[in-house]
Amino acid sequence: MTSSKIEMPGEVKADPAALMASLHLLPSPTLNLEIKYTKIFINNEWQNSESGRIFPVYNPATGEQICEIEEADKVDTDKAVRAARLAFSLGSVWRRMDASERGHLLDKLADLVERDRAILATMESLNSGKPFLQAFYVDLQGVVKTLRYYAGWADKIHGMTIPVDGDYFTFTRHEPIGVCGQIIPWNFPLLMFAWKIAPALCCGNTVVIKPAEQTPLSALYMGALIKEAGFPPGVVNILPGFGPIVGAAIASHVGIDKIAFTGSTEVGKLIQEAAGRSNLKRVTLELGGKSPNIIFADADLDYAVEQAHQGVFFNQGQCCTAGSRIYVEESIYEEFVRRSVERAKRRVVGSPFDPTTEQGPQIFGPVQEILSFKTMDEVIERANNSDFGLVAAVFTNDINKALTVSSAMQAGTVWINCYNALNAQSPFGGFKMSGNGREMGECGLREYSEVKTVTIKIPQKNS
Ligand code: NW8
Repeated sequence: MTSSKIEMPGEVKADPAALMASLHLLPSPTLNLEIKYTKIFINNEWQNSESGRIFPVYNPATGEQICEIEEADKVDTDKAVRAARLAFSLGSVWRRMDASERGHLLDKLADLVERDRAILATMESLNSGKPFLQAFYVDLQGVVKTLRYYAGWADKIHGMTIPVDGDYFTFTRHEPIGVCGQIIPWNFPLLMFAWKIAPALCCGNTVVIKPAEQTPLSALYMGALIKEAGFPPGVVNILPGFGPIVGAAIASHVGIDKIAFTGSTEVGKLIQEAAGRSNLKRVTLELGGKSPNIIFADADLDYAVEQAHQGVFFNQGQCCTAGSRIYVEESIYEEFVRRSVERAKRRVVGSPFDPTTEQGPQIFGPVQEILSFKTMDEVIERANNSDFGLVAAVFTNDINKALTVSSAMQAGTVWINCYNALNAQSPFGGFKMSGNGREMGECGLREYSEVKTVTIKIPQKNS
């Protein structure tokens, strides 16, 4: 069995010549990949759409059609919600399952993802256009780590006993919310699938999830692994389809208790509105950003140029975290721009299956805006002058500057001398219009549980 610890050797990552010399050590894409799962996944079964409609899925690198997928609509959503409600009903296999066993199932799912890591990375690259090696090393590693992290939490979610006033004994229970609707984007199809289902299942919820219409393949493959791992029918239901149809049906469904969405601020507003109008389902949103990256003159210049470059270009620039506003201290501004332009020109754009490719097909373009600043107060003010607040970064070797800026940033994550340093253990989410709530880490559990207070009268002997 492979391990999620597999990482590309550093020298190979950094040097194209070393990369070519080490090709035999690197994973290879799965040849003649067979797309087996093209249907709607409800109750651990592959189902045709009630409408009979199908839709095409394309390889964005070539424009070729990969396959056709059964297209879910409102009726299929109703079916999936019924299955998820039944799976969540009191006394069901899922509700009666030991928490440790829920954790074991998530661990089992991680084992299966590791087993099929090359297949999944190939599928992810084929369908989203991201380079295969990035899919293999970044996305697949993130998926396994996310599943294992939440596997460990499943039997460690406990409430409190509270010293209340009066003759009472009070304790709290952190219960699952119920049926969770989840809607995910096309930029990290598999990683976002894991970020969504892992905390939901860890807490004992059931799930109705819609992958992006452009990238449903890896999510559907996960359906097969979820069934193989032994999750009971109805615990995870996967509805390939379109936002205005399935997404809207999920957001307004009265049989859904919570919705989690990752995508645009524009659609986030529609989701929150639909949630409010229907049944006030709980809402968590991970939306866009326009994130600042602040470079002080004392930073290691070559390192900061490379990090700022990756910060905006990683994943074809298709990242909620993209650091698109780069503020550089005046004295190093010209040199920073010169080196950044030179670096961007060297970026290797090509076929996702070529191991030297840094960037695959483009959908929307990454724009690296490099601005100059004079003082710390000024740059803080300008960096925060945005409706968004997802992430921010600062590069400096002065601990005081680093801490002052990190405290001042209106952003859910601040990176000091690094970028896109995401992990399963830390909360991730937005200030302001970048979203509501947090995913990952212990904070992520709160978004998938309801706290129940239970108070018991303690009869007194003499009353
Ligand atoms: C969850 C995620 C990760 C992880 C590692 C490296 C580079 C970029 C990303 C990333 C658990 C463990 C590791 C990344 C992922 C998603 C977005 C932006 C960057 N994630 N990573 Cl939206």
